[in-house]
Amino acid sequence: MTVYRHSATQQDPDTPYDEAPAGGWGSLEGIAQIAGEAKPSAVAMKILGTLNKPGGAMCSSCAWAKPAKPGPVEFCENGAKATLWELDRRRADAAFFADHTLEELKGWHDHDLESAGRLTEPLRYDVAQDRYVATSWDDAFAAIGAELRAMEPQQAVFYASGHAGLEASYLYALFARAMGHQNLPQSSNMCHETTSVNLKTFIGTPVGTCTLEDFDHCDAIFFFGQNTGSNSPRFLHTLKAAVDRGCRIVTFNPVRERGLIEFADPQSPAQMTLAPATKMSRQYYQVKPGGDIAVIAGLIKCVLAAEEAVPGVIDHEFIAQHTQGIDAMLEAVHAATWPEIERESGLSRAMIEQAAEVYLSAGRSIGIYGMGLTQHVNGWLNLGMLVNLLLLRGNIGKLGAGISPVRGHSNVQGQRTVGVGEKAGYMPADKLKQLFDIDAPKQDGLNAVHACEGILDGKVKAVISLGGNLLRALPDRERLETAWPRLRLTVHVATKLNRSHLVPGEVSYILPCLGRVDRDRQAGGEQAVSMEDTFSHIYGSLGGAEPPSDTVKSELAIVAGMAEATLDPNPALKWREWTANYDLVRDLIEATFPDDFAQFNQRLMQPGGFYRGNPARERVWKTDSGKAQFTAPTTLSALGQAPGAGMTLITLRSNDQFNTTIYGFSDRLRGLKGSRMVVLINRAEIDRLGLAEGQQVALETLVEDGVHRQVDGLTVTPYDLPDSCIAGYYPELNPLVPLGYHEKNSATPAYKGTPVRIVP
Ligand SMILES: Nc1nc2c(c(=O)[nH]1)N[C@H]1C(S)=C(S)[C@@H](COP(=O)(O)OP(=O)(O)OC[C@H]3O[C@@H](n4cnc5c(=O)[nH]c(N)nc54)[C@H](O)[C@@H]3O)O[C@H]1N2
Ligand SMILES: Nc1nc2c(c(=O)[nH]1)N[C@H]1C(S)=C(S)[C@@H](COP(=O)(O)OP(=O)(O)OC[C@H]3O[C@@H](n4cnc5c(=O)[nH]c(N)nc54)[C@H](O)[C@@H]3O)O[C@H]1N2
Ligand SMILES: [Mo]
Repeated sequence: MTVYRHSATQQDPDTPYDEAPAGGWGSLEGIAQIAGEAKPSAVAMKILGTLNKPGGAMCSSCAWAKPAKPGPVEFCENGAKATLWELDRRRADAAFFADHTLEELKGWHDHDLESAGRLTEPLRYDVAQDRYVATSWDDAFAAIGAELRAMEPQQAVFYASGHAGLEASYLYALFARAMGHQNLPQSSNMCHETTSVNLKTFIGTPVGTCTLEDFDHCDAIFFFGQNTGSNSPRFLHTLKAAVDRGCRIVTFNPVRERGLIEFADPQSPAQMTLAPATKMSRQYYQVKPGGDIAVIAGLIKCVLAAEEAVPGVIDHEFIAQHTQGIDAMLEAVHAATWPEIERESGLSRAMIEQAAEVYLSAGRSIGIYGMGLTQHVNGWLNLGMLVNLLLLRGNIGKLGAGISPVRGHSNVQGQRTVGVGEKAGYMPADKLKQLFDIDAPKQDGLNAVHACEGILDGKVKAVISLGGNLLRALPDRERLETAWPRLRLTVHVATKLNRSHLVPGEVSYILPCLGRVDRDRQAGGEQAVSMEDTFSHIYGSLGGAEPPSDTVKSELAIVAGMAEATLDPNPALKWREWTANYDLVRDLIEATFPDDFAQFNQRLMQPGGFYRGNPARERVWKTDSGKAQFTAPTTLSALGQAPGAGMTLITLRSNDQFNTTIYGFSDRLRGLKGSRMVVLINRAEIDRLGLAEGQQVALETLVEDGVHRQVDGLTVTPYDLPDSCIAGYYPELNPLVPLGYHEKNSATPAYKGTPVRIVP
């Protein structure tokens, strides 16, 4: 395989990166390290064996599919880490909190906070002692209910990280609307909201059009900004199978991510010991951050040139019947010149032509993308261009083809499907009226960025978090941390202690919940929960582990407890009955969303999940025009602001973290370890800027909005990146990303395109 970078050196041979392929022995070592720390019981190992298999628990890590015919081991390094981390035998109990003030805990690293172990009892913040103290569930619910009742519904924000199952999430979305608001920001607001909003306008669906089956039939896969090896490792098996049968992968990413270069299947004894690792990408291009619009404009130019030479390359019949707006799109692409495309993408025309050959010779192509496309100011156009490219050759709505965003949290997509989101339409008003006699609020609510603006200007008074670590995950962390204590109420439903819990409002609670792998016993017996994967398949999940304490409640029970204490009595809101038997909640989900959830309870445990369908897959376009929409590019850069004299910062995840949960300090697949406080930059740039390897520097944001943003104490580390691009870790560098610097249509923060300057 060849690795291309548009610079004289092609690639830096001195750059440290792991010589070993993704998967392989290293992934087993990663698991062993967590097992050593969290000391899981023997049962934990048994639970791992049932992970992602029918009748077992669905992994709490990423949203990748759970196949109907699972392999002997259907979990990856990161799934194992997440599971063992949840089955932690250490306890952050009342005694732990009696020992530590928040002031002290603020000095701890994120890793150490979560290492305190599982939360075991409800806790109330006591200002006088600056400590969390144990309280009862009744007192906690009563106090939370009293606070929420005392404010205007619009002053409350209900955040959800993408963990909680469909049942708890549905009740959460119902609770908000029954209270009179839809301020329901979700982790997707920082993630794939760009997808939810823009794919909906382009092709009439807020989610991807592919299913697992398509990977058995595609001829080519185009990867834009998705790091499979770290973030959805089970996908590597699917890709390997595709490569083995001749499918070609072309990758665009500023970073040479190991998993997309080569992969040794840790489940194949032969590959672990004898056979060479599988070469994954046929071509790998180190595009500049924000350069994908230009790349795709180039690819489209190549398609047009090929059509001119030999007509028939473009699927004219499909375009005539199914699409709108091609002329304006073609005109804009014609107007883009190759020198502009080369400048914005950082790639040469020859490279893009070479990539286009793969697209032109493939009958069926899939476009995969992740945060590299969504977390940009012009993320909408990144997606618009990818849709353009696919539509030109009829690559949406046929087997082996489609657009496939890879979703993050295990149930992030499903939460939205059942109404967690700020838009009025996410829960149909007629159903709310009919089922619960509730008048749904008509106004859209607040997404994550708008909720933060509300906190900054004092309009928001309460933040309830169903999972997550909002203060760590958001942009502009330092600004927000100063505003947060002015909140009247903060409530965290959580499994483990994290940084957000250390910035309490005037009244503040931590409510400990069951994790995905814990047994959920209710009055009506043991309960299953469910989730939706990245391919819109829905699975039941049954935990098998003993909960960390008798006191911990399920997420559903906690949501129901808060709702009951807050809302006026309404005979249609049967919080206690629903808590006793989740089947009843699934019946409600089915009644509210009949097209997606027909026979929900009957199909709950179907191997491989049940598919809720996608009209775009059938070439039914639920857009305003009833057609799939081409998008005319208005710019060739996804960046909101050219770096100018500065550099573009991309924030990365290591394979030793799950978002803000930091398992350890190695980034094995990138060959980095020891510290996460690094600034990665190529050697030529180090020289050009007069820096030295190992030097301590600061980064300063170059967005002019009256706020000075700087992070100190970063070590200059040479790394193979395109010129003018630097990389560092999420969440350490979040204080550099301005809250207002986000994707245009969806307000997804531009975590992959912040202009910064290095301050020696
Ligand atoms: N182990 C682990 N797994 C995870 C997570 C985790 O933190 N750890 N998080 C989960 C969540 S919530 C999510 S959303 C997913 C995230 O998974 P991904 O979508 O893979 O997100 P990132 O790792 O943030 O970055 C993706 C890639 O984009 C590249 N990139 C950056 N800028 C650009 C650009 O302008 N263009 C292109 N083409 N590429 C670019 C980066 O180099 C990186 O390889 O993973 C999920 N799975
Ligand atoms: N700079 C930068 N910032 C980013 C990103 C980036 O790429 N760069 N990515 C963004 C993305 S894609 C996302 S999705 C967000 C993630 O933002 P969040 O979803 O808010 O953050 P997480 O780190 O996933 O949340 C971890 C916490 O969830 C709790 N938790 C874990 N399991 C459970 C459970 O089963 N139930 C409950 N109730 N709680 C649980 C634990 O207390 C844990 O500490 O961050 C965003 N922020
Ligand atoms: Mo995410």
